[in-house]
Amino acid sequence: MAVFEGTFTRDPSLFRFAIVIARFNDLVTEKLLSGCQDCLKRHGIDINPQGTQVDYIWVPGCFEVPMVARQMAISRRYDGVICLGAVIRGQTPHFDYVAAEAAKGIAAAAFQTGVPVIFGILTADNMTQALERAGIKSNHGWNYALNALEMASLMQQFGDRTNSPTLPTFQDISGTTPVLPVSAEKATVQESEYPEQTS
Ligand code: INI
Repeated sequence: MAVFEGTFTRDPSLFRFAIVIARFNDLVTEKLLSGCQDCLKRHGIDINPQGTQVDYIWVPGCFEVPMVARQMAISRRYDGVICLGAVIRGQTPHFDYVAAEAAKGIAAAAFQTGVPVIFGILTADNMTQALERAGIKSNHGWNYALNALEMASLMQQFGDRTNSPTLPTFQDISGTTPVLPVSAEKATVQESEYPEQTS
């Protein structure tokens, strides 16, 4: 038998990530993004949007995050999708609807595709609490990136994301061809980058 766990020692140039960011509460989400980028960069990932390793997709709010995360996951272009958002409790039940749909949708995107989709949605009672978790005390964005690196490394041990018979393709699910960010279209994956698994 064996123990499987993600490591942080794989050649970082082989990873590709999509980061889906909600604009709503962007005072918080931009800080989450900075923390996330800092972690990826310090693990050797080229975070430049003009490069071939990280694509950034902005959406209006957390409610829209799962739909885009799922499309990015199905594209098989990425080793992981990181979802960033902030849902802050107000005077109405809106918070509960948005937070619940974001959580369910993000879980479904990962479950349906087999691609790690990281739940980087902060839920907070007020702006101060959210900012404390987005850089004032600690930055959860950093941890979300670390979670993505660990999960990408773990899932890589179970097969090649570009050629897995167990993953549905975008066409299987939607019947259409995905429209991808330009840099993802450029990011052709060489077979040699993903050598056959021997164990
Ligand atoms: N979107 C958020 O990302 N965070 C919130 O706190 C929030 N609240 O509370 O309203 C929020 N609402 C917008 C929502 O995500 C959608 O963008 C909107 O409803 C359009 O579908």
